[in-house]
Amino acid sequence: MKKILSAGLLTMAAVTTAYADEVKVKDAWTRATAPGQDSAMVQLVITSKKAAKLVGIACKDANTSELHSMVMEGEMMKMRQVDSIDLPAGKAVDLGEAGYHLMLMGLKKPLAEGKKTNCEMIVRGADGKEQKVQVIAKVKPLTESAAHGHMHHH
Ligand SMILES: [Cu+2]
Repeated sequence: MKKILSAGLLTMAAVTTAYADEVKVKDAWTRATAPGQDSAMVQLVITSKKAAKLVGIACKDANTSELHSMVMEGEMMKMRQVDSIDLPAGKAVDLGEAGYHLMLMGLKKPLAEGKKTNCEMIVRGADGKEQKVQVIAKVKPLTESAAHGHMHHH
């Protein structure tokens, strides 16, 4: 039998030389809107290579888009707008787990299951340079439970 150990090492070398994007977004999603609902929350996981801040959001399907934090006060979920969300270098920030979401308000049209909605985030680096990051959020069924919406008791 031939030994194929060296193949793995070669693959690793190839990956480290390829330069990836500064900011990566994955698992962006929102929930289909109920009749009459004109706002929606988008969740995603964002990773910035260098320390940066998420400072803005604009979504095509909404009149207003904001960065929101979510805090449980007793049984009540309270949301408020925040100016920025910290993105530590190289760390995947799951907005939901970190207690944040993107808020779309004044939806121009209902969000239908199976469709996508596009947003553009503004990420500001420690050097003050801003870059635009595209977000394509999948619209999941209305019945989809929020993966991170549950409160755990520790
Ligand atoms: Cu909100």
